[in-house]
Amino acid sequence: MKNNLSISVPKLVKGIVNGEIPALSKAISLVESKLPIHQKWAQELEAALSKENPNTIRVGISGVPGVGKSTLIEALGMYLVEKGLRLAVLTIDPSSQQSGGSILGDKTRMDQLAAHKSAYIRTTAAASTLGGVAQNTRSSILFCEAAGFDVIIVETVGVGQNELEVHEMVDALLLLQLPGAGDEIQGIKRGLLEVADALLINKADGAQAPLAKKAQQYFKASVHGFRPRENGWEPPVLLASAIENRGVKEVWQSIGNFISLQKKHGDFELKRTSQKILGLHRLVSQRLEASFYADKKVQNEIPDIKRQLTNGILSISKAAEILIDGFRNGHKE
Ligand SMILES: Nc1nc2c(ncn2[C@@H]2O[C@H](COP(=O)(O)OP(=O)(O)O)[C@@H](O)[C@H]2O)c(=O)[nH]1
Ligand SMILES: [Mg+2]
Repeated sequence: MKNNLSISVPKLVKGIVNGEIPALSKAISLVESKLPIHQKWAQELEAALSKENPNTIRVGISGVPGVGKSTLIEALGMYLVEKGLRLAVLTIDPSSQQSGGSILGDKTRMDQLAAHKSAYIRTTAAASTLGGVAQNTRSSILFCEAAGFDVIIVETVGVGQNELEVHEMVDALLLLQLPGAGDEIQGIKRGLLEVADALLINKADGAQAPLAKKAQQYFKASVHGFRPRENGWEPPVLLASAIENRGVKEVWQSIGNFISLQKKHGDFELKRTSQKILGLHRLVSQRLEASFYADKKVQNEIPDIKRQLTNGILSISKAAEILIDGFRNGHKE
């Protein structure tokens, strides 16, 4: 990011709270930047904007590449903005992992939405950043909410990102599936299927329509076989054609039903609170790990320790202990 010196955190906070998109974009760029000064500003922004809004809805949309996530977001997004809601979409561009520069790959599938005044689409390069993709997304969600967005959709890409992580930052997780029965052919981890709050068989159109119905039956049975949730929610399995804009309204209804039930049972707030605590633990682990591997003593010791490990002189646990002890001793007063 350029213009380092032109940034004033209080001004940026004011801009965000006023719903100014350039201010919001700048804030997200600060969060994603690796420059220490940017990190410091990002932290100040977070401190100023950390008050959460329980009236927003955070939705994660997951599923294998090509299942139609972006296409669905375009359709669902248009439905939401036409209802008068303000929508922010956070998506990660996997193709830019190396270059660090984000291309607009996903935006092209959301043309209509991108042009709408009530929508904000942010495509982030998947290049690893200081706090990791997940932590940055958490901060970006807060900034979007501070800027007055009612609904935040996080599109996962399954590249450079743990699919399950998204579950730790949204109120509702929607999992898209392709027509055809069997989760083994869907390339979806069972773990994700179990935490999804709603399933959607997309591409239920044309020649694939009967297959989609079959998949619906299959997943209905799967979901029914899971351990029942305490508040009684059984994830619905819906059919849709994102491209033909069918079944989209029903998706939103299901999410609404889920959120209402969560709120009624006090689970909504509980989930957000535990997500925060989890976020804290994740960040502490990431930062400790980063400083461990950045440590000169550790870096010097690693080749020899690896050699001894490979030769069978050291066990894994002994090798780890030596490195950690060395790191700790180097950080003693
Ligand atoms: N037939 C059909 N094709 C779809 C549908 N939704 C998306 N597609 C197509 O599937 C491809 C991948 O869609 P995209 O939204 O980029 O998937 P993503 O990778 O999950 O974001 C594109 O060529 C879309 O036009 C649908 O409902 N029906
Ligand atoms: Mg996509």
